[in-house]
Amino acid sequence: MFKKEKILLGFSIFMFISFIGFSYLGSAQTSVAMLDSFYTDEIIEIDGVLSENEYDLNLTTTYTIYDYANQANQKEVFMYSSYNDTHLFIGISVDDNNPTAAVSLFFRTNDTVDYFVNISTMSIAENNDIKGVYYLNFTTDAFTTSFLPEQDTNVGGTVDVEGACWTRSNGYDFEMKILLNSSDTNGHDISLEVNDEIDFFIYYESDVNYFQVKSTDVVEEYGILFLAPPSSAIPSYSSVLVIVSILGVSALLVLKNRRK
Ligand SMILES: [Ca+2]
Ligand SMILES: [Ca+2]
Repeated sequence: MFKKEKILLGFSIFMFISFIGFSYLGSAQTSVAMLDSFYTDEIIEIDGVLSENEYDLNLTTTYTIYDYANQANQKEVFMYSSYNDTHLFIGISVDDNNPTAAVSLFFRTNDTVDYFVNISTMSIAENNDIKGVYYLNFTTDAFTTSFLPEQDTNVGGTVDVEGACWTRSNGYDFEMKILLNSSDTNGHDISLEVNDEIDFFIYYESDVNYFQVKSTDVVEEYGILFLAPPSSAIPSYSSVLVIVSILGVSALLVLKNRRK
């Protein structure tokens, strides 16, 4: 088996075990936090290192993920995001001592139904986009089907994500670069422009599988990614220079006109 396929292996097994282990309980879903993505003209290096010039590290959005079988076993996921004219960048940081880890984001590209058509069997809706990174830097671009996730490339599609992981002494930092609009004709990829929002659901594979799902009260939590308009971005050094130049030229013109 290719290692990159391992990202989805745990999920497949988990879904199968869940399918035979739980009865239908109904479901509810709730958004828990907005992840603002800020426009940047900086070069973002996909190396797993989340730098201040790549993301606004002061604006962390925190999500809780749960071990479905033992809700007391939780982790916090810290997320950051930027975008430019072509790509979305996402930084994900998790404190974790497990020797292996993988993170996947399930983007809701099929918004006609809930993610989980049956949360108690972890049965997910078809045609949602999955972008993932394994700690050894393998990425996956896949989509949900009525049973197991399928790689985009298995049905003639393209891989539209680059990813990297940085293993810290006490955890993992993941970084993903995703095309805002891919040329993938499958129609499973995200398609985003400024001011768009898209729901996402975190799946984290480590010592156990963690989801944004509270099995105790059968609630699925999810985040919302928002592409904030460029005006709300922190001005970069180059754009400050442009503003100073415009102000300088304007001042000269005013002075020139006054002298006439
Ligand atoms: Ca980086
Ligand atoms: Ca794709």
